[in-house]
Amino acid sequence: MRVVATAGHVDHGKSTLVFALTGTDPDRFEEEKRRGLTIDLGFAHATLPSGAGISFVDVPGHVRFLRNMLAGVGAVDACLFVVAATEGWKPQSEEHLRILEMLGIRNGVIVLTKRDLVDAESLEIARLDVADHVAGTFLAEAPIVAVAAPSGAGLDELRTALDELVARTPRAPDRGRARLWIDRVFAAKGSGTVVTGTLVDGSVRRDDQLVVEPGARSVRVRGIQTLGAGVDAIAPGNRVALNLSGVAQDDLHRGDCVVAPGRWRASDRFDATLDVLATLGHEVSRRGAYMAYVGSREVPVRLRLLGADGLAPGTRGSVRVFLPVPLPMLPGDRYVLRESGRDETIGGGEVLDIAPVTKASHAAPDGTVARAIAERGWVDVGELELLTGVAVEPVIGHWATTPELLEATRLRVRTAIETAGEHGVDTAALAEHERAVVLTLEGVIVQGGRARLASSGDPYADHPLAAAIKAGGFSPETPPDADRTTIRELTRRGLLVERDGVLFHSDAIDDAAALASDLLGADPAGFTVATFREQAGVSRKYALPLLAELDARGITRRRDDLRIAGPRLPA
Ligand SMILES: Nc1nc2c(ncn2[C@@H]2O[C@H](COP(=O)(O)OP(=O)(O)O)[C@@H](O)[C@H]2O)c(=O)[nH]1
Ligand SMILES: [Mg+2]
Repeated sequence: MRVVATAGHVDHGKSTLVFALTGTDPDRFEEEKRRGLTIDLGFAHATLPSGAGISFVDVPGHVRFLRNMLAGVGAVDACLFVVAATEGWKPQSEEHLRILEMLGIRNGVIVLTKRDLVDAESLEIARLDVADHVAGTFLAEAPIVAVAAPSGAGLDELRTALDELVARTPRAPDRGRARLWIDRVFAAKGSGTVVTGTLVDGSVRRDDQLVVEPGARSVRVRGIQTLGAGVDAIAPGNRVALNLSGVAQDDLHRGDCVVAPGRWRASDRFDATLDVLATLGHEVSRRGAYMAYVGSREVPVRLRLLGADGLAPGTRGSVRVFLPVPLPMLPGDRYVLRESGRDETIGGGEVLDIAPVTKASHAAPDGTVARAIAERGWVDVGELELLTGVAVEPVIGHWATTPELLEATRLRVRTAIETAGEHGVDTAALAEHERAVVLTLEGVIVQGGRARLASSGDPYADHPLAAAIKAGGFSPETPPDADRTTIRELTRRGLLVERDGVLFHSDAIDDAAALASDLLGADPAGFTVATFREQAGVSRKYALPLLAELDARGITRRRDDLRIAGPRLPA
């Protein structure tokens, strides 16, 4: 399925044409029918001679309803560009063409309507006039088909041209990242809230949990319709109506966006290119009441020019755009910029970075993944995919970075470990990506939470303090000159165990566990502290911390005055 938007000046016959092709009047509202004027978007679909389906989004041509036009063309694949042979090229022909160009639309068919109202010579002049205006644009090679709605003349030729258009227009990509910019919201009798839009990038299935941005609102898909029929699942590139639960109709609006959860990052700013229309009568500066059109949304924005004070008509620059609400975007998305004070289209461009980290005074966005990585230094590959839409292989752990930074970090961490001496470096003090780097350093071992050179050996392996405490068995004495660092390192290695102020050797704890196991083997009902003291041959001062340690390890459990078997009692 391809989704095609109409475009062209008011009264040139767009809606009439959609009706002729589909049998559906795209002018849905009573006021539209009464005035013979499209105000809001209309939707219709048809099957082409080849059997291919095609959906139309019919847009208003009147300049007053340009915002509705912009809401309709944000997600379409191609256009049906309409010019009346009677009037030829008009201001909104020009403006719509520029907007479609800025939105990155690459395919279309041109239709000369009302050919029944002009003679052959005028028709030929209109044809040349249109060809002249689209020269150098994406429509330069597009077929031009002349039609007359009353007789239906030219419609078969147009259907053939549309079939060819469908064949040459690439299918919407499916990266499993559903996004649907809402263009209509209504309540369906008995089934709650329904939203419509063009689904791009990713399928949706009934019962899917989705998220509405802005606001990260969770919704569930109760039902799906496409082309007027219910379906269980729908692929990208289709016009879709979603019946949603979990949200009230009043809380949803055109310009909200339904997305797959966890697959999109909503951001309230982005860096982008700005192509300024050559026909603009003045420079673009940061001052102005700007409106941006992103997806189906109209949003007031603040603008910061990157690397320039002003952008002349017909030039390209970079801008940072600040939004009042976070929206789910990706590099490659298109936007259109208008100035609401003067009510004029300024230009538009391509989103390059949806969460810029570089200060505006230094930013030089280019939309590449390499730059996204370089500007962030170390970045989680999952995060990077949310930011760029591109999945890259991590260089280390789950991190992406530049080869230079990887090398520099390896060197820095290695130097720190080497200069730290035999105690090594506390890995808890390292950043997460540095810990990942440590694991790849040759000749470095991590033990007991410290990274040190393997060649330095473990200075605590046969430490005299451990030996002294081990010799004390169940009632060890800590030498008064034992220093805290040594105790901490020995405890960290599990050689010593500190419990209630008494330092035991780990062997003593193992022996105590074995003793408890014996006592419980003799009497599964449990044993008292007194029994344990007698059997171990120690005073309460040692018996209580030993039992507390056994309880903590799950070897024993306390029940009233007795110790009974815990889940980790040795057999
Ligand atoms: N004679 C003639 N009239 C047409 C043709 N196409 C459209 N019209 C008339 O032109 C007027 C404007 O058409 P409409 O489809 O509303 O234009 P839109 O504003 O571009 O959607 C209507 O009165 C149509 O009946 C055509 O091919 N021949
Ligand atoms: Mg119309």
